[in-house]
This record gives sequence, C-alpha cells and structure tokens, in this order.
Amino acid sequence: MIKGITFVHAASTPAVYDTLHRYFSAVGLEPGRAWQTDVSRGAPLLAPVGSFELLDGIAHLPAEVLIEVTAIDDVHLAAKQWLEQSVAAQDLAGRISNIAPTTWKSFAFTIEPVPGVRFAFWQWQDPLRGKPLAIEGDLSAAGMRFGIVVARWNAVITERLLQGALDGILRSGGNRQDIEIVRVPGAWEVASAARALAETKRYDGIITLGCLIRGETAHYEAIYNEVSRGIGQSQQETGVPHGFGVLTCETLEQALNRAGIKAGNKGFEAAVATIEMVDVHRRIDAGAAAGSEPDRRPA
Ligand code: RBF
Repeated sequence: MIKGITFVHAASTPAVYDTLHRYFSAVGLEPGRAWQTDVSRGAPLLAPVGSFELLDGIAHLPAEVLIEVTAIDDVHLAAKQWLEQSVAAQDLAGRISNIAPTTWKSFAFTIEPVPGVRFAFWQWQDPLRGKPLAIEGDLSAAGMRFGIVVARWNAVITERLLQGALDGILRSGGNRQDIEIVRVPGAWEVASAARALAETKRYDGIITLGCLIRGETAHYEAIYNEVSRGIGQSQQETGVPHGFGVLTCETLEQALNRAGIKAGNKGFEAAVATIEMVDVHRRIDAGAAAGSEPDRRPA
C-alpha cells in the first residue's frame, strides 16, 4: 500500500527555490520529473531511497513528510485504529484529519502519532497515475488462485520444490484453499497438465515443478527442450502466467542444492515470479481497459 515517501520543502521565494534547486542538483541528487502550474512549481530530487521535493508558490503544506499510498481508506482506518488504541480518549481531538481533497489532484489526511509531529498520507485521485518509467508487479498473492503441477519423478527433489512454492504463496498472503496441486508422473507430463489447468481459466497463475537429472535421463537435451517449450507455449497461448520450476541438473547433489540446500529453492522462486507476473498482467490489462497509461514506478 505504501508507494513512496517525499520530504517536501516550500521555498520562501522563487529566487530561493532556484538557488536551492541548483545546490541540490550540484551535490548529486538525481532530477525527477519537475512540474509547473500558473502559480506554483516543484522539482523532485531523487535518491536511491525516496525523494526530497522543492516547492515554490505553495501556501499551505499538510506536512513536511508526505507518504504516498494506495488504498488510502484502509490506511486511514488503520491509522485511526492505531490512535484509538495508543492514545487516551481525551487526547484524541485533532490528532487525525478526515480524508480531504488536496490542491494537487489527490486526497490526503494528516496524523500526529505524537503531538506536534505531523505526517500526511496521500493518494492520487486517478488510481492509474503514478511515477513514470516501469510497470512492475507487487508480490502480494492475496486473492490469487494458483495451479501447481509437480512431477513425481525425483520426488526427493520435487517435494522440496513444492514445499518452497507453497511457502512462497502463503508467505505472500495467498490462501491454501486457492491452490490446486496436480501430480504427474514425470517432467515430460508437466506441460500438458499445466496447459489443461490454464485452459480452465480458473487459475491466475500456474507453477510448474520437476527435476531432470542428466545422468539418469536418456535423450536429456531432447526431453528438457520439449518440457520447456511446452510450458512456454502453454503460457503464451493461454495468456496465463506460468512460473518455471523444472530443474535441469548434472547431478543429484546439484539438484538438492537448488531445492533448498545451498542455492535457494527454485520452487519458491518460481512461485514468487508467478505472483509478480499475475500482477504485471493485471496492471497491463487495467491500463488497456482504462485507455490510459498503466501504473508505473521508477525503473
Ligand atoms: N522424469 C523426470 O521428471 N526426471 C527425469 O530425470 C526423468 N528421467 C527419465 C529417464 C528415462 C530413461 C525415462 C524413460 C523417463 C524419465 N523420466 C524422467 C520420466 C518422464 O518424464 C516421463 O514421466 C515418462 O517417460 C513417462 O512418459
């Protein structure tokens, strides 16, 4: 829900604004997208963690720290509940404002968690408005439905991949009831089951898990080419994101390392990538449906 934090500074005169702008640019803050109206202007100066924004012509600022959010109603509710639980009833007056329109096409409210220390939370009125450059998915699986296809061949590995994938979904806010697990004999069968699941359109994303070990697999190259081609084709032709968690390894030891021993768990990674891609698809579709630019973030 939190999108970014902006520290703002309203300059006292246009000349002070210009001087400060030159100063902060000279010390190496990266220029963000500057804006200008008839009466005011602003110049965000970016750093790897957040931004500092110079303002000119703004008479009233809600606070010097502005926190950009999505779902401002939820944030307001959470802030209110926090205050009611943390502050004595007689000290509550004036500590949180209602959500109200701002002068910059957005809504905001202010809160004083400590008397005299005020923060503003705000959200653009147009939910698709955001900072430009890249569309990026969130890693929240809440409300998403997944199909997981897991090969039984090399089960000592693939069961670990499955545990990793489940861990990835559940720790990202997904629900066990929204996950269908399909077991198939071996990697060769994974693509066909993945496609059958994707074609039902009951799932937002599909996660494919298997393990091919070169030493034990005749025509290893031919098989893994076909497995990956089939999974890729299912993803392209159904439009449902498919995470790829089919290991292709030289040895059992290498496979174990990729299934949670030393080199992470590729099942977990495939699940997280799938969650992200489901959200990427949603953002692209939402932008297309609204006929506007999709929500983007600084790349
Ligand atoms: N399936 C796997 O998931 N991983 C393997 O390493 C693997 N090796 C195989 C080696 C041979 C010689 C054969 C015949 C099958 C192998 N399979 C393996 C199974 C394959 O994916 C498929 O389930 C079966 O061939 C039945 O169609």
